[in-house]
Amino acid sequence: MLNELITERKLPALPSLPAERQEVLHLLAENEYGFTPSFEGEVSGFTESHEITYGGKALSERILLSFPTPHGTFSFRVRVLLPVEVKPAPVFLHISFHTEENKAVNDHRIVEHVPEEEILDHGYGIVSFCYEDVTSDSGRWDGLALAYPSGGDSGWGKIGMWAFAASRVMDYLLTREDVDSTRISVSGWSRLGKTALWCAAQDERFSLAISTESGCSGAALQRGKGGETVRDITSRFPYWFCRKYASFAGCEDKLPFDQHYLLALIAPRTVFVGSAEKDLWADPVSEFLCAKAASSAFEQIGVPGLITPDVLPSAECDLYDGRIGYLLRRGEHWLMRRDWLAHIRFRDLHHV
Ligand code: GTR
Repeated sequence: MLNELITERKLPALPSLPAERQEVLHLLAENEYGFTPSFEGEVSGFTESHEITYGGKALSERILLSFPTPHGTFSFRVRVLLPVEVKPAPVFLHISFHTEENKAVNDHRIVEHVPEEEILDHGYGIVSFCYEDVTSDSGRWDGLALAYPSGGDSGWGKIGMWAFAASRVMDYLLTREDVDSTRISVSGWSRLGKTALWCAAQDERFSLAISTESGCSGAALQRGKGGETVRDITSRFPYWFCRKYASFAGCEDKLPFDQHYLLALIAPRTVFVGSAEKDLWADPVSEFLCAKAASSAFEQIGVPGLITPDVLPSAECDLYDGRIGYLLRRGEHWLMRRDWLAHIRFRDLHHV
């Protein structure tokens, strides 16, 4: 049944991976997210504050990360929260809507919940940065956008910039002995779920990508998608993408790929796709079918992709066995405790 539903979407066939990895990255960069500049410099972290918190259970630090760019040094803040009892600790690198002071950057602050103590108690650290500390979520060309020359139809958009920043945090984390370099995930919710996927697709050092309700231009297939379309997203948020992406509005079938290519680039590592039953704008069915369609890339490499019964999931469906994990939970567009517990369970099971 699932194969028939996928066939109906008329998806372009997956290229063979990892042999064609560079070509697939090129396709996605050229047509959707824009090209990411290469980076060879060194990232340094200056500890601005350092304290033991959560009643002695956690180390909390505020770090100012700095790195060279063609237009001088660029810096942004990162929060590091590590369980003191686990060394080195696996961490969630979470791209966040929250600022360090927990100020509202926009309405998303209220609905993006991170149950810190519970995550710590499961033996994981949380490293986070506020995406707008890198560059604003607007058409303004500021912050990191000013540090690199860009332009042209395939110049990078803001999603590419936030993803690049997460890779610089990864550079920094690899210098820390208290972080388990083999178990660093990158996660985000909604627009930042799209960002987490693009980040892990490019940066093979992440053991896991977690996207919660990333929908259009994230974990959802474009062909046959309900809810948000390329036209919707590129009219409201053109600056998230390269300019060329808008030319596919209303003709998604002309895209030389679909979003299963993005998930496939994460093989043979792991990826977790979270959907919410009532989040029809993101379209849970298209997210689920995308995970299923990407599975053959994992299987070609000899590892299982999504392991699922041959039916569409109904709410409160948790699929953890393959290298692609999937959750369809009840409720709406929100990042909640239920999501994090699923991520922890998936990580524990796969030891990623
Ligand atoms: C919506 C956007 C979605 C999703 C969401 C979010 O307005 O259309 O693609 O990214 O924002 O980030 O909350």
